[in-house]
Amino acid sequence: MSKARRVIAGLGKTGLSYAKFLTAQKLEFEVLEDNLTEGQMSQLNKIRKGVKVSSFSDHSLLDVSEIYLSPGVPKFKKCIDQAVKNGAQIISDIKIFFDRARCPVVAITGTNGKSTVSELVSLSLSNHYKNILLAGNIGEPVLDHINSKPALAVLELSSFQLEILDEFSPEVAVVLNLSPDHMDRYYDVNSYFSTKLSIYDNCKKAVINRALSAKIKGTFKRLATFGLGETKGLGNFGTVTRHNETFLVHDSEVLLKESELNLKGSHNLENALATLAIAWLLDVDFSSVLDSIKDYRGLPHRSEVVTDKNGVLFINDSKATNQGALMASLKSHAKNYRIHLILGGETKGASFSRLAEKIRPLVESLCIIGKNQKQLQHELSCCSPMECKNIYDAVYECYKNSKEGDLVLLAPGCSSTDQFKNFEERGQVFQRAVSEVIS
Ligand code: UMA
Ligand code: ADP
Repeated sequence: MSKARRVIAGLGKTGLSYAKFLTAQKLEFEVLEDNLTEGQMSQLNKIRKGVKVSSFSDHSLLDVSEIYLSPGVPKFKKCIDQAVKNGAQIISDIKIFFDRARCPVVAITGTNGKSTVSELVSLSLSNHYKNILLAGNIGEPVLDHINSKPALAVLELSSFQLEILDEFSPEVAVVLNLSPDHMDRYYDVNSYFSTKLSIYDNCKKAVINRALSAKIKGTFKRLATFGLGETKGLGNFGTVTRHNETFLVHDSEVLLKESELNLKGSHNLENALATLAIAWLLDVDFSSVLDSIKDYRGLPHRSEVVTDKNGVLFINDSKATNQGALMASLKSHAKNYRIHLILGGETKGASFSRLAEKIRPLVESLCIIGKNQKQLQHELSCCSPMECKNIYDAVYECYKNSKEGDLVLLAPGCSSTDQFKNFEERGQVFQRAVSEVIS
């Protein structure tokens, strides 16, 4: 190939970060983007004027030597697959960052809890490491921080990012949990799980969810495990319950009481245990870690309390975008409330049939919104769902049917992009709908 031809595939946050990176390197590039907006174009123009932007087509990647891939663009896409067969190299932003990082990297993946644990780890280790970078799938492209010099990098990684990440050897890696998701992207559930598990391939130290240990092969320099229930031995983090009080323990040593945590639900106990296991593998003193875990109140749109009106509580769990998160959310709230659930959106190829009988005893009423409404109405028919035009109608219906002590819960179990820009926008619309409906 005479001259390198570089193409950025996708002009979202990651694509723009590639554009800044390549411009700083004084390298030429083109962009492929199917849904170009004025906003994207003006951001690109601020980075560099005159860049050629076109849509993906079967021919758009002929003669390309480097494809700077965004996570939302599957490498299995026909034109990308063909270009790779013709010798093009797929470039990952995470790999560029990792190869240049001069600090230990903690890599966090899993179907659910990634952002919570990533933020909790970065907060709880901040006494030990002067300057911690938190980036990746959490919403901060790593290349936007290529010139920062952190003492530790905490990277939240999605399966989309792991798909193209080779020769990646983080100091600590963890797969928090695995349940089906993104079935519109993967051939089957095993290919999704094995993509997630590839995070362990070359890691130095591993944190392992004991429920997944049978799936994890390989030897590690050091290992810690976590899970509900007690497992004796150094490096094993778990729980014990005595006289109706649950404690977080390391081996047999009690570290915290569940009631001391602001975050609620057994899934958040697992998130706290994973955080402790990571801290232990990095030889960090526990005292400030325990304080951070106690104080942590969670990220917006994750079981976030919106308000309370006439004894009816409203909770926004817009980030519950798959079935595992939906069930974790329902189980943690059903202990204390009668739940009016708002569910729906883009199912991402998942069927809810097998979940219907599990959801039924946990909800008082069910409102369904979004693109896959008909499918969900059918699959969840045993819960007598109400079809709602939008979130406003759903909030109205739920509030109308609720009484003191009830909870109106947005936990959609689906992604948001059928009706909203992202899960944040969906959560904000819910918050606005609540304040209108109760006023
Ligand atoms: N596009 C095309 N053609 C295609 C596919 C996509 O033109 O066939 C375009 C889209 O129109 C879009 C761009 O490519 O403009 C793709 O961008 P992107 O989806 O990769 O989005 P980014 O803004 O770069 O955000 C990505 C992650 N998005 C996804 O993985 C879908 C963000 O995770 C992440 O925060 C960001 O990089 C920084 O690392 C979001 C996410 O939803 C939160 N992740 C999934 C999840 O958590 O379940 C994996
Ligand atoms: P992710 O970044 O993986 O999407 P978040 O930390 O943003 O995860 O949490 C998203 C939602 O997933 C939460 O609102 C909650 O409903 C659910 N969740 C959080 N932690 C867990 C866990 N450990 N197991 C199952 N579900 C969880």
